Amino acid sequence: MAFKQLVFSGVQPTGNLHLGNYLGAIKRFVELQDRYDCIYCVVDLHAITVWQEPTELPKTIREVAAAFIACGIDPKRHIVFNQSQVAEHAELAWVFNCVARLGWLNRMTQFKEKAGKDRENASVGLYAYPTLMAADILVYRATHVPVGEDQKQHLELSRDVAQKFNNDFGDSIRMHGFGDAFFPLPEPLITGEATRVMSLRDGTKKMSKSDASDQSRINLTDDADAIAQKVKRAKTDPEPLPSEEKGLAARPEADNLVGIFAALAGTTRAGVLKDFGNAQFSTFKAALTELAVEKLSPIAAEMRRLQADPAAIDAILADGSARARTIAGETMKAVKDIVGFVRA
Ligand code: AQP
Repeated sequence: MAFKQLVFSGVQPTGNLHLGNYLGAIKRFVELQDRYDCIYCVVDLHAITVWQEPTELPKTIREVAAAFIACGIDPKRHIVFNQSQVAEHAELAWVFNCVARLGWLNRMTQFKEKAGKDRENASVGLYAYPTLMAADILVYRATHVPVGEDQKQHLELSRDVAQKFNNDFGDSIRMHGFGDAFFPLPEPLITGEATRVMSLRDGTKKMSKSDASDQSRINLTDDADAIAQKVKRAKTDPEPLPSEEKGLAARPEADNLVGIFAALAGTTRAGVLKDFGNAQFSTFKAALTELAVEKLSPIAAEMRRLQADPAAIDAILADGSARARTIAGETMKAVKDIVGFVRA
């Protein structure tokens, strides 16, 4: 069956939106708007899989919504909303909890990393995170999901859930007139030069909101001085930059900074090395600072402007939620029929 092409993706409101979230996800969301209908979600149900301070959470939800819009997402042409306003996400996630297998979830590396050694004390939500993510995507029967490299495994699980649902309920799907498959197998869109932006302090570790060191990341709200300082202090090695991409192979910090430059400038690593091959890091870092400030400062300014009017952000989220609910409601009606629930 041919499914209507639709993009879905989400960002967690867990504070400290950073350059990795921007280059790996939000910037790509913006680029896809002209080619697809898009649904972009502030995934607050995911955020509470680890403790969130109730007085801070509304601000962080609005901050992610503001970032979406400040980066260029058009909430009128597309849908921007927060997940907890559309109950169908949680409802479908329960059905998927009964479709997904424990063995699948046990393989998820993000749970292992986030739960760490204190696994027994992790929330059940953190463990079940991937089935909620599958529901987020499939409740809209979305076909394309732009994400950073770190979400690849979760996307594969979403495809497995869709496939198993289609198989397990195949007869019922056909009986209800939905053809051979009710859910599409969503495709990850993981492309570009910055699918995995690394920490500025350690080129082998992902740039992350939850890293204790603020020096490890460039936040979307950092001012020019903070960006300059962080780039200046970013870890490097003693060699000048190579003139060809293969020279970056065993140099994670150099590779990361060149990748960031390429993604910000809209070029490739090879393109950057054409200009900066054999340059010292001091020269390259000065150019990177200038470029990052040029690209990020207008976003930070627009985020501040939008966040000064929380009621306006709430109105955008309410409007997006209403439109999302209409689509999600139709999917849930069909799912209930397919599963065999009695409904009004
Ligand atoms: N370092 C990164 N490089 C490229 N893409 C990244 N993403 C996250 N970090 C990087 C992508 O950003 C989107 C939103 O991520 P998220 O908010 O759902 O949470 P996450 O993947 O768990 O990201 P963080 O920032 O590292 O948060 P914490 O510290 O809480 O784990 C996703 O598409 C993600 O791939």
